[in-house]
Amino acid sequence: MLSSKVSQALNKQIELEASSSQYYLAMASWAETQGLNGVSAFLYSHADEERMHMIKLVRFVNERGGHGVVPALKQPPVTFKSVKAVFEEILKHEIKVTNEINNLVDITLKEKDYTTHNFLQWYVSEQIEEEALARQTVDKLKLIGDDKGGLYFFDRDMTALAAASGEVDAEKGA
Ligand code: OFO
Repeated sequence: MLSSKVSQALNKQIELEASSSQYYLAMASWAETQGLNGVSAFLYSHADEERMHMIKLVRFVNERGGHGVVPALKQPPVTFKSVKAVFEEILKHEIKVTNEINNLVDITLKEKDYTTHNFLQWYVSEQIEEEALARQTVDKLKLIGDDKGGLYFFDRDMTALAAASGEVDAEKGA
């Protein structure tokens, strides 16, 4: 059974994962309107991934005798300055998510909730991957700078990355 402190903290995380999903979905839709089909495919699949992170938490809370609450969400931005700005935002956002996961892990230790602590390890490793990917992508975009040809190839690479990340998620059950 979850303590009310852990249950509240997990529900806060549910809201953060849900808003991450909406945020990346808004980015995907914007990228699609810019003709960046690879970037948008990657972002659509990233938005789906965040939704899975949310559902995984909802189901865990319910399984442990709590109630996973589906939250109301604020509207994310509609337009973005550039592809680089999008990935810089993603990196900033993922660092924030990592900090929140770490806080959650800390709460479970204080509450001596080792089951939830164990469950959260999946999110701890997931955040290492998410942050690394965002960081690498920002670095690539810095190299490309204003080169339109470079952006064309970057967009093409993102199509492959979106397909690969879909396959990995299916294997992980994420
Ligand atoms: Fe759920 O990992 Fe990104 O936000």
